Amino acid sequence: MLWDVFCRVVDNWGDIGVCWRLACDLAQRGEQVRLWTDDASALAWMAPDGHPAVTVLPWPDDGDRGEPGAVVLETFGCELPRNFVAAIADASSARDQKPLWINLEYLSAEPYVERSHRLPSPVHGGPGAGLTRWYFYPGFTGRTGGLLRESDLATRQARFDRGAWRTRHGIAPDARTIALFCYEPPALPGWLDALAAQTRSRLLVTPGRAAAAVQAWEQKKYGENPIFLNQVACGQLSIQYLPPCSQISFDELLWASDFNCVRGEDSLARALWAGQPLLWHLYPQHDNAHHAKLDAFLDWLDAPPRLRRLHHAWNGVTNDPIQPQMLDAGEWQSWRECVRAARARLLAQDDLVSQLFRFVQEKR
Ligand code: TRH
Repeated sequence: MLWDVFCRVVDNWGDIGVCWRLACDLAQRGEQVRLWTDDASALAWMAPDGHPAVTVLPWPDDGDRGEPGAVVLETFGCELPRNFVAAIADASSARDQKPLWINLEYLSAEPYVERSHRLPSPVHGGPGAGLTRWYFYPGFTGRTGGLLRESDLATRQARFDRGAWRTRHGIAPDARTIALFCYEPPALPGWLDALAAQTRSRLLVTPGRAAAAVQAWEQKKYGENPIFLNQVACGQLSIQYLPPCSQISFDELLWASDFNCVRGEDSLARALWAGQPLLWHLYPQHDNAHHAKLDAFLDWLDAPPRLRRLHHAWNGVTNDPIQPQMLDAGEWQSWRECVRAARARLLAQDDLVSQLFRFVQEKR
């Protein structure tokens, strides 16, 4: 089948990141995909090799009508171009099998997700009047659309040579390694202070906002004009700034690290698959809607009390200081067990693309 995936990049990398993974997952299962986006720039490093069955196209112009594929995926409420909606309406009356119009929503563990997943949303106005759009919600339970999990993920992960990766990155096999991908977590300076004071660790900092936040801390702590080398030693902490890498390499970073700080949507799912202790920074919302979203996730994760407290401080829900035990190896072990138990629950459920296939089959 031909799938049209529409993606508007609002902010950061998650919009295009999720859409690219989804497109590749569909393509790997034999589908043809057109990925329409208003900003494909991040794909240059996220997916430098592309995929032969995925065509990346610019957001259609107003005059562009096109011929819709069998399934049209509008992601994160990005609002399809009017003319494309008109083309769906035309194709719906002309073809035996109408194009299926699905709105793929944001990931959350909140209860509304199970209630809203697979609901129809009749279109009342505009060129699509009379059509039906279907809500499809990713999620963490069997009554949601699940998470993206490519069919070859487990094999890739099993084949991954952690030791060789660490050697390539100049990291001793037994060094405690932390991957940092975040925005500007309120508790970051306190957490870095604690790491610098207490435990020998290697911090692998992803580019962009995470790197800027760590550099701001360094500047404050170690002087106004520090020279930022690729690797900096701050007390017990050695900091390594990473260049942007492909999604495939990003997965490997999470597999190689002992602790994963992640953010947004896609990297959270990948950290769950990595099965290491994780710390999630949610995309901050003005009305603090992310607080309820965080608690719903922590409930689903069955997070131990101290991991919960760390998440609350990391996301600015509380002003609690970082406790030494939050960096303790024994504590991390219990957090690892918690994440692995959650991963096992997820593995017992169908992945998002398998569920999409079933949904499409059912509705067509
Ligand atoms: O970039 P994000 O913060 O995106 C967020 C979320 O999608 C959120 O839901 C949305 O509301 C907000 O943007 C506007 O985090 P996320 O979702 O983890 O996406 C990051 C992507 O970038 C992910 O696919 C991994 C990829 N990545 C790489 O491939 N290489 C890299 O070097 C890095 C740092 C990231």
